[in-house]
Amino acid sequence: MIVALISGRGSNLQALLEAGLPVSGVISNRADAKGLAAAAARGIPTRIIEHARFPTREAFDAALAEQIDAFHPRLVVLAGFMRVLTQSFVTRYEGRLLNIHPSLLPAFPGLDTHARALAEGVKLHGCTVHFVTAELDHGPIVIQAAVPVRPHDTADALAARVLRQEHVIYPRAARWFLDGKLVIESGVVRVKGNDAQLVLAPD
Ligand code: NHR
Ligand code: GAR
Repeated sequence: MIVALISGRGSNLQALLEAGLPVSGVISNRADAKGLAAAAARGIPTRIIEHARFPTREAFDAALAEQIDAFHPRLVVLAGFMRVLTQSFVTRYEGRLLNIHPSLLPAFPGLDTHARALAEGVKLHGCTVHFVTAELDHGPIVIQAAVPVRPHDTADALAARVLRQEHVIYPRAARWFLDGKLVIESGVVRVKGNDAQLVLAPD
């Protein structure tokens, strides 16, 4: 039902699995991704497609799509997946490709979000699940969780506070998708039944 794309630790993948979501395959662009072990331990098939072995992004994305399609998923989730995807890949999975991004989008798209949030002095930070579109980190927003930035935070402390909320909102968003509850109207996502699309985390 779900194929997850990972690059590293895989804690968001683990959160999806612990929430009982039906992940039928896990694909990593790095052979050493820790998340592969967690999937294998649960008997979930894993694949490794190393981006470095492909001459172009198009060639990598084509190989990735071939592996994804072999699982016939309804939903594809980026779970700490660190390669920017081409227009044609994104178009192929339009409306069924989700990402979790560690900031309150549209603030801080791209990388190194926690250090950038500290450098800007924002007092509120968080994470966002969004549909993936060709424009990086700009697709329709499904759900966000906000956390406070504390006066003496380090990027690591802030990242850990945000990550706890990622593990709350990503399973929720994936469940909504599989339950057919997500509607995109003029680029804005609504949840049938009006479940809250915002989590305000006190810690
Ligand atoms: N692709 C598209 N087209 N649109 C999005 O919204 C995407 C995407 C691919 C990944 C995740 C994203 C994030 O949540 C994501 C969203 C990687 C980079 C990046 O610059 C930026 C954003 C995201 C993921 N990656 C470098 C690259 O050259 C490589 C960095 C590395 O390997 O460590 O691809 O933040
Ligand atoms: C998460 O914080 C995720 O939001 C972020 O990387 C971490 C992956 O952790 N994603 C990105 O920065 C995408 N560019 P995980 O591997 O433990 O899920």
